[in-house]
Amino acid sequence: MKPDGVRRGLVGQVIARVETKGYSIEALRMLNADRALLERHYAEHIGKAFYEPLVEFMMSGPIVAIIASGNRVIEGFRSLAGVTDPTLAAPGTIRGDLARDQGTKVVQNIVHGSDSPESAAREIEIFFPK
Ligand code: DAT
Ligand code: MG
Repeated sequence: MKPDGVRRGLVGQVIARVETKGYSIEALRMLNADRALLERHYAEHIGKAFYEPLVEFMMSGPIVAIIASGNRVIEGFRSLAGVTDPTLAAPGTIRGDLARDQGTKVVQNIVHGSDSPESAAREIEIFFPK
């Protein structure tokens, strides 16, 4: 969960959607991400116009990192989250129901979700180092 979701008191609601869908919460951690962590997490976006606003936004308040499990949970959570742009995200999804365009340089959309088993493994290592 990104800082906008935490600020707006939506942590419980997002977790409830994940649990109600049938996935299990395996680990959960609230933290303040620093630039070094976000540089690793968002390495694929370095150089893009929204990269710096994205990092600033992600450092603007606490975030909640969650490991959820269940068959096809990666695609299932992306489906629960909805598409990146909250204006276009379908009603019924987290982004579609809980977020809107704020007119900012970076899209603020409540949640991040890993997009492949490889990125999930990489991101778990970043947020839950052994
Ligand atoms: P997603 O979070 O749906 O996987 P992404 O990985 O392409 O999307 O981008 C990471 C985040 O960066 C995204 O959640 C919101 C922001 N973002 C993406 N594309 C953007 C754009 N064109 N303008 C502003 N912010 C953007
Ligand atoms: Mg992404």
